[in-house]
Amino acid sequence: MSTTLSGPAVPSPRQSRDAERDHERDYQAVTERLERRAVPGARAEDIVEAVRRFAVAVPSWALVTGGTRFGRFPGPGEPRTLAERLEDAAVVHRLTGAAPRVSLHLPWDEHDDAAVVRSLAESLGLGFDAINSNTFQDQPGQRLSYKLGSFSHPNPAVRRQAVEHHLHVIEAGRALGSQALSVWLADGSSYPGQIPLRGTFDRVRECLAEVYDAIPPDWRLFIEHKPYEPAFYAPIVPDWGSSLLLAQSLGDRAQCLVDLGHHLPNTNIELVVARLLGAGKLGGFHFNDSKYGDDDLTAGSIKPYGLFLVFHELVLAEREHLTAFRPAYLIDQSHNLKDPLEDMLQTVDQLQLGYAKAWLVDYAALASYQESGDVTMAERTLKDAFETDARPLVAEARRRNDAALDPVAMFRASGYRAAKTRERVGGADAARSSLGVPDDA
Ligand code: RM4
Ligand code: MN
Ligand code: MN
Repeated sequence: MSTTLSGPAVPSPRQSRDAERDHERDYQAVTERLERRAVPGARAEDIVEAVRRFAVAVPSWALVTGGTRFGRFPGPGEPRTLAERLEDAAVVHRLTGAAPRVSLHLPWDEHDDAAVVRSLAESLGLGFDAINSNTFQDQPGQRLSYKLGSFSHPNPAVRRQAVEHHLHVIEAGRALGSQALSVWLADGSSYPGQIPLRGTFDRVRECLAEVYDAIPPDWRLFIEHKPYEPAFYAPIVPDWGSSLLLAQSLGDRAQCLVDLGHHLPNTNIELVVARLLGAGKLGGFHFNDSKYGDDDLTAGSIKPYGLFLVFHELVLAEREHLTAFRPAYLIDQSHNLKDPLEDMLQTVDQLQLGYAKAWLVDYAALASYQESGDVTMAERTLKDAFETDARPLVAEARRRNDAALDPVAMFRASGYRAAKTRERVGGADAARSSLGVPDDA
């Protein structure tokens, strides 16, 4: 892979005077409001400093246009190589100050020289978060097919191949400085009778145990569930219960990963989060949003209150210093219509907002309303935080982190995409097909 990054440097977040002045007035207004509110630990300064510490990892696979099973409409100037994906990820971090790590997916991000990749990332101010395996597609030249499953396949040779792939992913992650392996399996069945429902779970558990034994001592293994697709009848890990059973049987360093889009409609996701937190098994989180299924839309675009309620559980865990709470926050989205970088910047902004609002909750008041059974006031306490305009607080956190007051506006003003369009010839088509990203991932 190439290490040279030509073209303009990553945009520098210098704001216009007008933007600075408007921001100062807005920040002053919210500061005054929070002073009057006088909630201990929820003054403007407290929230700003909390948001400054928030970080989320960027998925390498979502820096190019995604698609649906019906088509894909890539835009110009998209990254063609891992080096270019890292370069784009650095833009997200530069403008938000909250995305210092990248999550790679193998074999999509396969590379020859980990030292080169690692030093390129370092030079861009980036590190590596959880690394992802992929046994949901067949790769060119692959010996045995995953069409009928990987860890659950009836043929032990297929299971062995899938385990070997995971060992390879662990090695690759170790060389890059990752500290977690994320496993999402497409295994399952689309028709009753296709597979034994009980026995296949045992096979998956056995393969995962082998993978778990191979992770370095300071690593964690995340198991990600998904209720359907591509298995439409009986996925092997469809829900948090199955995920928890696996994590518990593997050991302390095995935990569950919750993807916001991987639940049946109307599932109470904050309750799932609370249960896993209570069991010390919430390891990671994939942020996105959805209306109907695993839609992979921009976080906060459809159900911002739901996102806030999830953050409320996560922030409670932080406030209460819950043991084993070390969440790996990641984004997992498919940007089908918007420029992937703009979508990513919007996403990080939405996450910073949700996180800020969760810190605005009057924690002590909520606890006492819960104790006294004051339903109205308990609910109002959450609503009061959610309905506070936290945008100036988040902008101030970004300003103090040398990032942009308004990341999308700054990105547009920088001309970055236009410059990359001139430089990355043939990018749009090369990008995702070379990644092998499926349209509906
Ligand atoms: C899956 C799942 C995984 C992601 C793939 C690309 O639906 O969300 O996290 O690795 O898509
Ligand atoms: Mn996911
Ligand atoms: Mn998904």
